[in-house]
Amino acid sequence: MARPVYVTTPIYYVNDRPHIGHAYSTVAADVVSRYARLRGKPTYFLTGLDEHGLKIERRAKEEGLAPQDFVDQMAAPFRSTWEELGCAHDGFIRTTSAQHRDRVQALWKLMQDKGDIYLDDYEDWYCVGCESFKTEKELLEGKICPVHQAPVERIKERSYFFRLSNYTQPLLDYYAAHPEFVRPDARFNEVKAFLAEGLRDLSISRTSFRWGVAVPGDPEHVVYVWLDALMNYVSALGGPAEEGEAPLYDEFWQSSETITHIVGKDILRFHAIYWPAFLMSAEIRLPTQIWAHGWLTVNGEKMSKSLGNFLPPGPLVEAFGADVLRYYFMREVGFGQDGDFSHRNLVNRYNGELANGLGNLMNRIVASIVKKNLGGRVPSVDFDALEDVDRQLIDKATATSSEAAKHIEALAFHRALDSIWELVSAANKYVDSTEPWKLAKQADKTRLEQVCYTVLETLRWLSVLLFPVMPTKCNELRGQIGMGPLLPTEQTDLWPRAWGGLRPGTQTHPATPLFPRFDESQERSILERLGVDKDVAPRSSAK
Ligand code: ME8
Repeated sequence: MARPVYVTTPIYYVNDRPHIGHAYSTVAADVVSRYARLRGKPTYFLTGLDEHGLKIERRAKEEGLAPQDFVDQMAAPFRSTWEELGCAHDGFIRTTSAQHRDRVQALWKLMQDKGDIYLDDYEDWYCVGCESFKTEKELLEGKICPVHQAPVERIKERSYFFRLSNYTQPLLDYYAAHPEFVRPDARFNEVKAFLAEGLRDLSISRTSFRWGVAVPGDPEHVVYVWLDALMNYVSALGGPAEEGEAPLYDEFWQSSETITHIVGKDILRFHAIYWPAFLMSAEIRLPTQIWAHGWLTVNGEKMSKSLGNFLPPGPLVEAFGADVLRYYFMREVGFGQDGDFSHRNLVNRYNGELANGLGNLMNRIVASIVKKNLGGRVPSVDFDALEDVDRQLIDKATATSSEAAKHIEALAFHRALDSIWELVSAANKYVDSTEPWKLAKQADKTRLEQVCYTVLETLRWLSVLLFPVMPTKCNELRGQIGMGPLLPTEQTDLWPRAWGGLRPGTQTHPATPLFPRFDESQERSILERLGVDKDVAPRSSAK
């Protein structure tokens, strides 16, 4: 039995519209969940919005709107962006929903019953951008937050505290017992180093503003926005709840094989320290993995409000298509490392890898040789009569399938794509060396059929291997080789293993090229439309 898989993105603040940084995390989570579904695992993919807190309250005020009206308005562009990008989430949690509020209060009570919450006076520096208190040590000169480059505020109020200090040792023990709890390893070491200094108790309520979940039994206080936000992963499933009360919670939290939180490195500490400590306090099962990916710059520059270079995904999807952008995100930067989004590299990868590599393989065989010489039908072949060169390509496909699986399971998407592209190159080389156009002229039908079948079947394998990253293009590819769209089904593993799935006699349907190559003038006009200088080059110093 394939056991359930739960994958989440951070829930994004609605103070701004979605940009490519948000898209990067969401696409990665979508790839993980699409892969799990292909393997027949019951899968739940959650994304959503973080709608409470001082930052949102202030932003609503700037817009002259009531906070609820403001967040309702901002939710729409997030939903539509994920749809445009082909991100097939199962749940979309908003922290202003009644279910979420109710479950946050339930968690609070569990932590309170444990004796982990107390009331005290508090005074410290607060960064509204981070929605987090900062120690003097963490600040730059002039009391500036290093993350937001903005002054912090002095906050003095009565507040509820969580006994985080009690959890230093339990967390260290948990880390030791679960060496893959935080990925990548270098980030795990940072978390451990931070923890080794010991933890202070955490202020978990505020009284100076209203936009949040009321503290149970003391509505003067609202729950600290990070406690509220982290809770989304459980509340979206209807938890915490007793067994049988919330089926999604039972299946995807309590019984999941894996619970993976994909986050940016900026919010790792909240996920790797606060979140497991809250869960330990409430005696709720912990996630299996927190995966902290790196930071994207844009054409070598940090994305920032002042530079006005927050890049929305919409125009890129319009120019290149969702799957191309998804491919670029997953291929360009090693997941876990910082990287640069460069329009120039995107165009280069499109032309070099998608148009010349995969697109060319399709066109040469499906739209040309098979159409002209085999009546557009998948030929039949005697597998026992294949030649060494055919077997080598089949072996390569088999090795690629297991390597790609291993890499996707480790969220090393770029490695998976590197390995899949070796198969694409091997298949193109195979076509170069077997020269099917000559076989057609020589009327060597048996050999021509063997070669065409081998390439068509390789294309079928590629349509599955690439499906998590490029679902729409893969189904188009399948349509062209006469296959139906991939329909993942629970408990059925669709990952390619057995050679020969393509049925002889199947009618192919060559259509428009999957990835038409951009010539120079098209390239120029696309970049112009996107407002990018054609010669823009990443500036390594700004990374
Ligand atoms: O932190 N490169 O929300 P947020 C890569 N609400 N990823 C980026 C990025 C960039 N330049 N910019 C943003 C919050 N991200 C909280 C989260 S979760 C319980 C609460 C991505 O809107 C990355 O995943 O500031 C980062 O962690 C997230 O957006 C921050 O989104």
